[in-house]
Amino acid sequence: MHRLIPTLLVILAGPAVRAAEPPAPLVPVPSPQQLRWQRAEMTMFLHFGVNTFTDREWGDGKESPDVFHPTDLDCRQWVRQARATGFGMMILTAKHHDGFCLWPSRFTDHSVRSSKWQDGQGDVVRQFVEACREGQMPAAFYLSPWDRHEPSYGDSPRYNQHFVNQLTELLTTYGPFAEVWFDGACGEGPNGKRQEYDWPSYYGTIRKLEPTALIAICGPDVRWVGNESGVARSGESSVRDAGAHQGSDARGKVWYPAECDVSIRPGWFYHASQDDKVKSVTHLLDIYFKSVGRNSVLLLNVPPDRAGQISKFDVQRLTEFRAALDEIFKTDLCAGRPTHGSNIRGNNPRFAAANVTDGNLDTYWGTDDGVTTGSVEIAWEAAQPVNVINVQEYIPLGERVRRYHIEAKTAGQWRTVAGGTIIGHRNLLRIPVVTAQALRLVIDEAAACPAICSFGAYHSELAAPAGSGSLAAHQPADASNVHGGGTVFGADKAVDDDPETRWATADEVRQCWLEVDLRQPQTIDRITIAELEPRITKFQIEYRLTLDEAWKTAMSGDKAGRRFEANFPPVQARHVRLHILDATFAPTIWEFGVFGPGKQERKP
Ligand SMILES: [Ca+2]
Ligand SMILES: [Ca+2]
Repeated sequence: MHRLIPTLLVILAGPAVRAAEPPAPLVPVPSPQQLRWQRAEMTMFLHFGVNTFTDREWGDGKESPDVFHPTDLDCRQWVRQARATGFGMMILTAKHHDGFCLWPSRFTDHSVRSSKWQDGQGDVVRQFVEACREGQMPAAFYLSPWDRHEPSYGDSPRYNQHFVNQLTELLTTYGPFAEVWFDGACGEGPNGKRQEYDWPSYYGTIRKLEPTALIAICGPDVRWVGNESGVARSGESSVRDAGAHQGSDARGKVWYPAECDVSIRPGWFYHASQDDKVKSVTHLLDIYFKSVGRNSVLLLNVPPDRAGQISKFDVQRLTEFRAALDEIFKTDLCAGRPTHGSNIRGNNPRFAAANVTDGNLDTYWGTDDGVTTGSVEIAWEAAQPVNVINVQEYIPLGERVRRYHIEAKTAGQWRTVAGGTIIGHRNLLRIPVVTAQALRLVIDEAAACPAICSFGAYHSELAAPAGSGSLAAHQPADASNVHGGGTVFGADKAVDDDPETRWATADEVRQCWLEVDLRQPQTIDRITIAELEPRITKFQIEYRLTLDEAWKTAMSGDKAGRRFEANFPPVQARHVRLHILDATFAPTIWEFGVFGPGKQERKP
């Protein structure tokens, strides 16, 4: 071995070879298991337990174990559905807040063992992990720290030991597990005291017994996105300040990616009364674009029914959801097309622009150290309709890009069609259909030389968001003032049909206007305004047909507020202006909608 060292030194010291080295990682970076989890993109959640049979969402811990009686439990059916839909992991609620254990725990009599179901011989966790193993599906469990049945709950040291016992039992009897999911709910125990959870001992138990298992939500490896609608923020980042769950000795920034949990039904547990309330494909696609498409993992809950199977209603919806995703992502228009990068790291083919179109997440286009702006371009012989853009960073080297935009070349002219801030594992951008001769990903700002592993484009009518039906949606907009002068709070954010982006003005502004070009004369008779908070105290809706015409007033109003809607006599307009004449503070608006007769606002 010693003899190799001088040779290696010579190779590493050569300048040509040095330039071909991969960029240094920008810490923090994901662990191998965080990377696997992120790339799997979708996890299935299965809420199953006594609540399934009592028709409740939260049990009180007083349920008789006999109420748990699935008539035809089939965990293989769960795994088949998960695989067919494209989920990369499954999480079962081994114990919910009611304390009933789906495995015959030695540490309580409140479990399947005390149930008449299968004469006390049943074991849902066993069947679940065996079905997962058979289907090559990573298995995970949810174990509720809050336990409304366990008498020691609230007696903190005793219950913590009980909880560690149960964790140990699950991990050693049924492992391997890919993840443990902790809910932070915490109620009073029978002694009237609130239990103090000993998180470090829970984490220590998992790290010792299953070192590669992720610890999610109330845990150091995966972060709750902050809502239960399955929606991340635009520019969601996996890099966070170290928090309570990383432990007291963790310093600075940590890799702590977001997970978006949502149920396919209104409730987390199965209720027959919700069979007709399974989320629509349109809604599921919207969730997909706002979770997976915003650098997060989608955790979709699909609760088994009283038979112990995923109901036919949910099966049908999952099948339709998969078919829609397959249709949208059937053809990557960029795949294998000629590419051009503004800079190639060390001029080495290993970092070539072609790496963004090779369908391999482990190859990337990279630039020289210190080159933190640049672009990669893809061209077609014949113009292509595009309405979905896919951009992915090579996250083993960290989140590097801070701001980017997408340009499309139409009729020989480049124009910006989309943009964002953090990319991370994946950004999916839905845009109005553009027929492009070429597309360009422009990195405007990066914390270190960028490493982009994928840049793709798709076209499918199914990708079009349900939208509000506003005639102003996605049309060119302009404003008299924009907060910070940048793109984050631009005028377009008030007409992008995205209720989570807003146009904002500088703090001192009280009078301003927002103008939108409907692109053709339209009959309009209704507007909607959604303010961040009520600030507008006087405004006018103005319109005109051509740019050289004077503005006419369609209606005047005083207060607008968070959800304002007003009708006025129909007028013909191409340009529509929300003219704010006074406000209590700088106006900022989520959405400004313009509608014509018969165009009803639709809720997705
Ligand atoms: Ca690649
Ligand atoms: Ca918006």
